[in-house]
Amino acid sequence: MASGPLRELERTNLDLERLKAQFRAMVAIRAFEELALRAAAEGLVKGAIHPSIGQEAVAVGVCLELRPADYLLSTHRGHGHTLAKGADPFAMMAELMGRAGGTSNGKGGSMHIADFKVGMLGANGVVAANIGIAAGAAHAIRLLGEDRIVCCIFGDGAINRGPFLEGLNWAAVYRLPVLFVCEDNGFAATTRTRALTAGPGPLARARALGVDGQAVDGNDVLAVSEATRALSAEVRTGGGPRFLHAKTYRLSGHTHADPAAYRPAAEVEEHRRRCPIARARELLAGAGLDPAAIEALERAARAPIERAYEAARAAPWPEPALAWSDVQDTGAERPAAAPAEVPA
Ligand SMILES: Cc1ncc(C[n+]2csc(CCOP(=O)(O)OP(=O)(O)O)c2C)c(N)n1
Repeated sequence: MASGPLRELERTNLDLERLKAQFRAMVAIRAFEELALRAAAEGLVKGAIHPSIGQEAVAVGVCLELRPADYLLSTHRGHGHTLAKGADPFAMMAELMGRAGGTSNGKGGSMHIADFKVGMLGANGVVAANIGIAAGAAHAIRLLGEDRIVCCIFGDGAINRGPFLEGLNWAAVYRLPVLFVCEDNGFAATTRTRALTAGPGPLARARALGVDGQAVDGNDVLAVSEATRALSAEVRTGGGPRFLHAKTYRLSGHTHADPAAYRPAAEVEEHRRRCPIARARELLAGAGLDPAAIEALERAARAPIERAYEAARAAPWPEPALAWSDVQDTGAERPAAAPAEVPA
């Protein structure tokens, strides 16, 4: 191994490659959500879109550190997490538009994207419900003796629901392989979460249940990935569950239909300046990349997303005959129930 300045250079190069990959992934997520919002405005989207614009460093910093075999559980605001775990942007965009070729053949929509091929077990429209599923998936991993971990991402509003207590408690008692990630954008839908949350915050609550972890600036993609690497290594080597609290800010409305008038424009502007993509762009420039090279990275990240959007728009509707496939209750005939006994 090299030593001295050469070793330092190797380390810097390695970090630069990582940062470029993170930057591309964040730009791709931003492009996906901007196009998803356009599609919603065009009337092409079935159901609601919950954009995560401004929160991309959490998705990328966490999910790029996971392995393909690891499981991911996400929220109603899950496009970024799912893309960063490796899901196909066309299948996701087609899902939003209810088209054939969507991740669930158009039946699920934005809040129910799942892609088992990349370990993505599901977004979830029920706040905090993914925490219980994560504990269950991790228990299955334990029982089957598999070499993978579960990553469960939820919002700061979710820590005020019962499944947070139940899921973390279960995972701690059984020392299950789960990385819990609280993606704290400061709001629970349109309400400031601090107005609804008792005590000193998510990490303290996790620690009270015996789940240790770290708090990071969730707009700093390098900090998020470093913390994830450290925590997931502990989870992977049998240390039990860990908790990451990532503080970020949602620049867009709660949904595509929310103009977010409940917060001052100056507050949004301030957060826009510390947007994770802008910060990563500055880091790349600081590392010596010239503007043209950075622009080329951005173009390369956006192009496949733009193609996915066009392809989804042009995709056919699902075959009506498939309406009852892949759903829990197929509507198939069942054996008749025994008639209730009627007393004479
Ligand atoms: C069990 C449940 N209660 C209420 C809602 C309505 N709802 C949708 S999003 C949301 C806010 C959740 O806040 P948070 O977990 O912080 O996620 P964010 O929307 O801020 O990303 C609420 C209350 C829901 N989907 N599920």
